[in-house]
Amino acid sequence: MSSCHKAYITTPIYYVNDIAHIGHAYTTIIADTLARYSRMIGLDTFFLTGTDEHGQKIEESAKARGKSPQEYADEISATFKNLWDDFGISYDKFIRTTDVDHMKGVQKAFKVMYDNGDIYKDVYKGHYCISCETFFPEIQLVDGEFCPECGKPTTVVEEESYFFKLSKYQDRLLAWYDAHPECILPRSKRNEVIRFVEGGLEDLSITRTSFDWGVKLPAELNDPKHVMYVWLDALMNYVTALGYGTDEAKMDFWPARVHLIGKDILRFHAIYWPAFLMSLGLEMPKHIAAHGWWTRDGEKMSKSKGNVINPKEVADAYGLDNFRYFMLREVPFGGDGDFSQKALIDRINSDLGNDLGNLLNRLIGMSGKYFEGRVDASNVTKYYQTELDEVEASLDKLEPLLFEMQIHRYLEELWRPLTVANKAIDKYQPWTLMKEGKEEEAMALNGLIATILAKVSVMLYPVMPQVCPKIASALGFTIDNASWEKLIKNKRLIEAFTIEKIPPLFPRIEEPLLEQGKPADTKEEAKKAPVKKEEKKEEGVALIGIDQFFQTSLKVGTVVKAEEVPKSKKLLLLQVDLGEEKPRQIVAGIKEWYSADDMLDTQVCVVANLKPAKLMGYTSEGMLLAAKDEDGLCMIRPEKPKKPGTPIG
Ligand code: ME8
Repeated sequence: MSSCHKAYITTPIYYVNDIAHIGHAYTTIIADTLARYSRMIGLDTFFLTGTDEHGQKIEESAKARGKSPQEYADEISATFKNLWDDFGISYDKFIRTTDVDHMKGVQKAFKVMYDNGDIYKDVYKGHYCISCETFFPEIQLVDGEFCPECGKPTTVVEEESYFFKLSKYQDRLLAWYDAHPECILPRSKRNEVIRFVEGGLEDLSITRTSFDWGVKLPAELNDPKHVMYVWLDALMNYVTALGYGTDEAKMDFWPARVHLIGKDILRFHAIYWPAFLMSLGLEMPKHIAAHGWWTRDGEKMSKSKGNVINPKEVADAYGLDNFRYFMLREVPFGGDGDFSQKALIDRINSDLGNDLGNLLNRLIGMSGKYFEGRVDASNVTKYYQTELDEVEASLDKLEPLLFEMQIHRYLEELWRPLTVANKAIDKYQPWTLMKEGKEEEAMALNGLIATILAKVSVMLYPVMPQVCPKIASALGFTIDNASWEKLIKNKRLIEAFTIEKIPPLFPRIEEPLLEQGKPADTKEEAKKAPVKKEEKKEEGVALIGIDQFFQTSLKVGTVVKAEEVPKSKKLLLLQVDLGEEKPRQIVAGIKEWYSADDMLDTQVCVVANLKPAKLMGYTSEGMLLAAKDEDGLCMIRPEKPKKPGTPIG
C-alpha cells in the first residue's frame, strides 16, 4: 500500500484545554519543514495537524467556563488553526476529533478490534490522572497518590470498562523495535521504550463510564454508557484523517513517514499506537520522532506559572523565519531547549546576518561594482573546482540528516558552503583579481558565490519559507521542484543572471525586542496596548480574547493559617494552600469585613500568577477574589469544597 513517493507527516493533535505556546509551535514547525522539503523534492505529501477535543479534562474545562464542551472546543480549536494559518503552516488537513468522519472511523476501528477478539469487558480499578488522561498502576504513583508524569493528584476509578489486550502484543512490539532500529527517533529513545515494554505490558482500559464527552461505542455493542478512552480516539486520527472507516481514498498515504511528537507522549505513540495498528492489520509507521522539551528560564512552561511564551509575539517581534531557524538550529532534536532572547538574537545576528545576509550583500556589491550586476557561472569549474567539491560534499549529507531528524546538524552542515563562499572571497579577493586584469577569474568567483547562495537558499527553504524565495528572486530564479532538481539533485551551477538589489534581509538586532529581555507579559502588554477604536467594549472595558483571559491563573485555595498584620487596620496575613509544595503567603486587605478566625479553614479563589508584591513589609504571592459594593465586601468562594489548586476558569 505504501509508496516511497509518498510522504505522510503528522503532528500530535493538540488538546483544546490550552492555548498554543512555543512547544506546540516547535512540533508544528518541524513537521512543516519536513512537509515542505518532501514536496520540494517531488514526494506526494500529506501533512496533518489538528486538535484533540474529547475527554474528561476538556469536559471539565468547558464546564468550569459555563460552556458546552463543543462550544468550548470550537473556540480553542479555532485559536490553533488561526495561529497555524498566520504562520503559513502548510498543512493539508486540520482534523478535529469532533469531526463526524473521525468519530465514525474510530467506531469502525473499535469494531474491528472487538471482532478479532482484542477487546473484552471487565472492571477497571485503579488510578487516573485527568490532566494527563492516563491510567497508572499504584506502583508508579508518587506517595501512593500523585501522578508520576505531572505530579497532580490522581483519582481512584472503579468502573466497568472495555479493555484492549495490549499484553498480547508485547512480543510483536519487541520484534518490531528490533527489526527497525530507526522506528523511534532519536535512537536512544527506542531503548527507553524497549526497556518499558520488556518490563511487561498490562491490558489497557479503553472506555470510561463516568463522563460523557467522547466517542460512543459502535451501535452494535449496544452499550451506550461507555465512551472511548481519549487516547484511543486521538491516536486513531492518524488514519481517520486518510478516511479510515469512511471514504478510504487517501489510505494509500499510509503508513506515515513520520509521526512527530514531544517526548511526553512517546509511550502512547510507540507502544499503544503500534499495538492498535497490529490489531487493525495496518502497517507500522516508518518513524516516530520524539523531540525534547522547551523550558523558559529553566522552568517548565505552564499557564498557572504564567511563564508561557506566546509564539506569535516572538515571531511578530523577530520575524517568523528567524524564529523558525532559531528553534530548529538551537536545540539538537530530542534534547531539551531553554528559550532566551539572547540566544535568538545571537543566531539572527551571527548565522543569519553575518554568514548568510552579508554574503548576499557582498555578491550584490561585487557584481554591481565590476560587472554592472551581471553574474555568470560558466567558468566556475575552471578556477574553483576545489571549492565546489567541498560544497557538494556538504550538500550530499543533508537529506539523510533531515529524514533522521537531525535537523540541527542539517542546518550546521548547510552553513559549511557559506563558510566556503566567505573564505573564497577573502582568499581570492575580487578587487585584487580586477586590479590584475583577471576579469574572467573574478566573474567566475562571482558565479561561485551565486551558485553557493542559490543552493543554500533551496535547501534552507523548508526551514525559512518566506526569506529564501527572496534570496532566490534576487538571484533570478524560483525555488521549486525544478530548481531543486537542477541545483541540488543534478549539482548544476546557477544560470547567468543580473542580480537584483534587495534591502538587507537580517538587520542587526542590538537589544531584546520584547520587554525585560523576555517575551512581554501579555497581561501587562494588554494594559498598555491602546484599545483600537473599532474594538467592541463592554461597559467601558475593552473586550479581550480567550487567550488573554487564559493568561490569568485562577485557583481554589484553602486558608491554612490566618493572622493580623501588626499595626494595620486593613490587612490580614494568610497562608493559602494551592496544592503546591508549600502554602502561598497572601496579604489581603479584608480585615474590615473578615477577622483572621473568619478566614481560617475556609476556601477562597486566588489569582495565582500575579507578580509577588510587598505590603507593609510582607510579600504577597497572590490575590483573593472578592466582590464589594456599598454594603461591604464578600469573598468569592467555590459553592462546594474543592481540592486546593483546582483551576477556575
Ligand atoms: O498530548 N516543549 O496534546 P497536547 C516542547 N492531545 N513541546 C511541547 C511543549 C514544550 N514545553 N509543550 C507541548 C496531547 N509540546 C495529545 C496528543 S496525539 C494523538 C494526542 C508539544 O496539547 C509536544 O509536541 O498536550 C507535545 O507532544 C504536544 O505539544 C502535546 O500537546
